[in-house]
Amino acid sequence: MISLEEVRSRLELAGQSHLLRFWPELSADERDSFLGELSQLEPEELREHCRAAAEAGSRDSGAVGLLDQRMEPMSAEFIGSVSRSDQETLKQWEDEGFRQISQNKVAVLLLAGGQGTRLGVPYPKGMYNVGLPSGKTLYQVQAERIRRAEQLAAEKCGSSKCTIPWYIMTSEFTLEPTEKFFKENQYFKLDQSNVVMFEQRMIPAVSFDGKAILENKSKVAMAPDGNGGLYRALVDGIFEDMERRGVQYIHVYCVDNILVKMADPLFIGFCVSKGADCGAKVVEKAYPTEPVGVVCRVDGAHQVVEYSEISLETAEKRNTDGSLVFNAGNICNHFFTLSFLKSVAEKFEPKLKQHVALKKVPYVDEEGNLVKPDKPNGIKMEKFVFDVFQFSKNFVAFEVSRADEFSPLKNADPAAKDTPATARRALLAQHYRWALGAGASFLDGENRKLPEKPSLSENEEPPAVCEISPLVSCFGEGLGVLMRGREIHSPFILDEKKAEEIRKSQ
Ligand code: UD2
Repeated sequence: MISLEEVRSRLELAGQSHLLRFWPELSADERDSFLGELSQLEPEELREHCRAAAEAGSRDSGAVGLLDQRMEPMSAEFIGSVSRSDQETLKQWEDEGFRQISQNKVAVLLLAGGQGTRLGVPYPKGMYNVGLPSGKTLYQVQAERIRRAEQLAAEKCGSSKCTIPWYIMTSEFTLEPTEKFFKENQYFKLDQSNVVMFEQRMIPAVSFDGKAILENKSKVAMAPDGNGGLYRALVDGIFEDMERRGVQYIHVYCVDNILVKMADPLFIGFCVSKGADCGAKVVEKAYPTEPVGVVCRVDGAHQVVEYSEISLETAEKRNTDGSLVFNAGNICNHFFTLSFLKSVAEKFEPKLKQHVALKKVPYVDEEGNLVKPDKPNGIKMEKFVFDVFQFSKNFVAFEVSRADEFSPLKNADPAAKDTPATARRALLAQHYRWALGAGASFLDGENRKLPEKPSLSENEEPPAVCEISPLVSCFGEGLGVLMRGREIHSPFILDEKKAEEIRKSQ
């Protein structure tokens, strides 16, 4: 291990000698782990990071609205759309996507290194159970969707078996509990070798005067480097793994959208058919201040302007027909070719913008007292996954239906939006619509027919509770044979066992 003297001189070089202020008071164990932590910090990088953070912090109040004058909406030619395409075209795209999946060329990549501060649970968000009748967690739902997509692709394309590897980016906060959770659940019956977890970097939080913050006497306050930390993290063995498997297309998504379509063949097929190197799914923004970025152009290049960086005035701008000018809501669901990701990691990663967040970071003061600040005292710097769009040679956006594809879990109940309750409702409403569409009708406990409501408003509970396992149907497919003409008692769970029973009884 690196010596104390060496660490001391490296910190001096970085202008961060204060980190060793409490060294004489530390126990042998604390010294060991602290030295290990400090030796990870490269002096030049640390110096530059602290300088840049302090500089960015001093001008942060002007960050909102900085881009407004340079933003333009995307032009329609770059936007594909589910609702505006005919059935034949949609089928061609979907077939193309399944073809690529069946040839093992498609991987999914989950961004799961975030701390989930708003939801406020002490474990990774993917382990959250939103209260579905089956009790499934977000991770289980996602894993089962992968298994079903593999099965469908193999069936449709006549291959014996195909694999969609699942790459999961974690951070120091989420790696251990995520690994443990997957082990305890036997990887939800996926082959463990096809679930690849890796870790993004952590970087120090910095005070307004450019000093890394001590969280306690023997620990620097560290935070993940944002979901754009992906591009540095991929270099450590993940590209090699993708190449070894023959992966060419990567479907990247964030952990908290309960409706996420894993390895969505329609989206993959659309992007591949258009020869895109990079793509993003978008939904029509629900209201001007909705916390989603907007996909647009800035100085002519495609870009996402994050919800925290757009002014209210611009977010509220409307066209003459009343629609929002910046209407293409980012849902953190992206397509990349492997070669594009590699070019980003090789050439563009250092150029990615650093986004600044001013945060309340607990710290030890000069006397060694632990302080919980009541106003922001620290600067956290993050890179964003979508900031690479500007380097794309052929970027496309794909507009999808919110009711079918986007219901994120951000806040704890009883907040009004993006909560466990809204996520659960969105999924059950979708399954209810699928069941009605497949020709089922629902009865209550006394065999009375429940009213049919094929179009529910956003916050409306479906009249019947119906949950369909992704292992039976993950895109709404194949339900006619199981449900047509059937009268079903609510609540109803259609899992593999039930589906088998129905098939046998026919
Ligand atoms: C993200 C998008 C926003 C919109 C919204 C939709 C970004 C930067 N913003 O905003 O435009 O699409 O989602 O729900 O993508 N994560 C990491 N490492 C980190 C930080 C985050 O892996 O250091 C993951 C996190 O676990 C999550 C995803 O990135 O899966 C998005 O992070 P978030 O929930 O903090 O992003 P949010 O809701 O501010």
